[in-house]
Amino acid sequence: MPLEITKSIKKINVISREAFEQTYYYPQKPVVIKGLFENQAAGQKWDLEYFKNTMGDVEVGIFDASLERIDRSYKKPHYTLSFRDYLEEIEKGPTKKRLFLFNAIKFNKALLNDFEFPTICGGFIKSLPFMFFGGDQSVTRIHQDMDMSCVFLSQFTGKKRVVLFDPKYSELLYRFPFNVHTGVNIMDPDYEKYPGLEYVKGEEVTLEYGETLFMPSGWWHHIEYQGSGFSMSMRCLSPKKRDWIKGGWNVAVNTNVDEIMLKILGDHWFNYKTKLAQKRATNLLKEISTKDTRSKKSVPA
Ligand SMILES: O=C(O)CCC(=O)C(=O)O
Repeated sequence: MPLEITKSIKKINVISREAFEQTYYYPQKPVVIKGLFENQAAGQKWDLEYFKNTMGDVEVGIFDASLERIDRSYKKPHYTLSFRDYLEEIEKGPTKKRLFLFNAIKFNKALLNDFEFPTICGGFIKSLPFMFFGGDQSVTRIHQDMDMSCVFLSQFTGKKRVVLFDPKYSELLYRFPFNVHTGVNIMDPDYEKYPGLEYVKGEEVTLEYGETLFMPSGWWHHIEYQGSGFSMSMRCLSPKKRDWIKGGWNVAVNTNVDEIMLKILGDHWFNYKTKLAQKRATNLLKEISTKDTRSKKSVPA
């Protein structure tokens, strides 16, 4: 049985800052905004060919699904290739090789002249526009962003199916402690191992050229590439100060503790985290069944 995933994320045209903030930013509700980039230079000229011609010699770090392990962090790429070789490979057809959190601007400052940060919201962290490239059928496995900022993910070439989950489901998604990942496979959920998944509800949308997905702070995302392509993310601060503290703590403390403990304890650390994630979900499931015997699928907010 697949997870319960609805197609409830709206697609809207650009609206005023006041309307965006009141309807989506402050309530932290995901939405797709059409046309934020189409008329800017980036929307007109950025494509795979453009990057081959302008940045083809840059060495880029590749995340290769065939080498991916759920007990290792996402921070380090598996190997490097020249950007040109990588782009030629993804152009040829399906491949599960991705460029994740690629800071293209570090290598080519002129890219900054091709776009402006959206004005429908404030608090953009202007030093951090990241790019994400992938081959047709690549998958970015479900995770939360550790800095807990809100993300505007704009699609240029190709399409992406994006599935989002409210952070209120983190325990029932079996989030590993000290980390923003989970061992669950949302494409093939194992309800015996992860019974909490029965209570989890996702929302999906397909992101196309010129569309920007607003992902609120802490929302889990799983991404499937439909056609080789790329997008760019721009981040802004969450409206909730507690997310700033959580994000700072994740970046400065949790992720480092996790890496060090994994180095020292190896599998023992991973097994400990897996057990703790199971325990947290089991406790929450008990709480749900005692609190609400009338409506089975209700999760505390
Ligand atoms: O588009 C992707 O492959 C990943 C995007 C992502 O994880 C993010 O914007 O935080």
